[in-house]
Amino acid sequence: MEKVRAIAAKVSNWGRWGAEDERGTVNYITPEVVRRAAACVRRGEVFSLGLTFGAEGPQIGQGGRVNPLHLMSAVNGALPGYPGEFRYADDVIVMGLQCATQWDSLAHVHYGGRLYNGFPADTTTAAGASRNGIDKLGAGVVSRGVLLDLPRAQGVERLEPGTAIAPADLEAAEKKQGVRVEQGDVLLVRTGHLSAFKANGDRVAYMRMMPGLGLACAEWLHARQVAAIASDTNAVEVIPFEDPALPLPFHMVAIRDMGLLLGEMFDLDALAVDCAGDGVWQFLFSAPPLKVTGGIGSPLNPLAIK
Ligand code: UVW
Repeated sequence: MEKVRAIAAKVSNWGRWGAEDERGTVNYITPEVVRRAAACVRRGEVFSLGLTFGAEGPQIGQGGRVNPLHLMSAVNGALPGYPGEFRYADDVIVMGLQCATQWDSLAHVHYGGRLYNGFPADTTTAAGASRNGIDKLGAGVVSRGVLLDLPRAQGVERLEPGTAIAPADLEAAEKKQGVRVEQGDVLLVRTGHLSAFKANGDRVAYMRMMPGLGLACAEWLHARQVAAIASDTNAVEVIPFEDPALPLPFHMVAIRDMGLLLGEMFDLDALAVDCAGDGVWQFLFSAPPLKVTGGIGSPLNPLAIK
């Protein structure tokens, strides 16, 4: 825990955007950053980075998370009071907000009884998060996206589950791809872990062990002033954890101390193929969360526009 606290002290953003701030590093996305992001659109091609939300999802029931249960509440029903041929369909979905492609809100994890920016952890109750909930990011997450494709940069098919990504790996990919992560960017890190799941359908292998960021990346992300980081795994950070006695250390420091938005289970494969083809690893990125009142996370269909 001493190591976590030492890094946390170096990267803390508490108070940086005021005592009442609930947006964290999304504050790095200034109007100038958005204008620069919009200028990345050259061809008008749009890539969806979201998984589908359905029974085919990756969940295995761990922590109560289940794949979406989609129910039809009306199937080609008659319109009430209208005898003609007009018909309609409606539906209901029961799902964990964290079950597939999603943002973690700044209320997702904490330690020491405090959330990001010092709000008491008991501001989250059975009614949801009254502080740092995902609804506080309603203006969306629109910025420049930068993709770092680590397997491609390293000349391998995928990073093996359990591989801890170091700052040097991120910098090596930047160099290879000819791009630099800057203030306000949304950094997308491809590991190839989701590609393996899409090919083999092994949910347990996808959910239980994965490559991901090591704790040392927190300082690098802080120095680069990124607005958000997302990956193709379920946790962004490496599992098994670097220290088995400290689960989710990157989550703790990133979310609770930095106020950094984490995106999970992003499908980066098609975008990576395109970027490798034209050598352009930057794009306009948009992934507005649903404004779920007091929500701890939000399902997403993130878009990259080149
Ligand atoms: C937890 O498992 C608590 O978090 P995540 O789904 O964000 O990895």
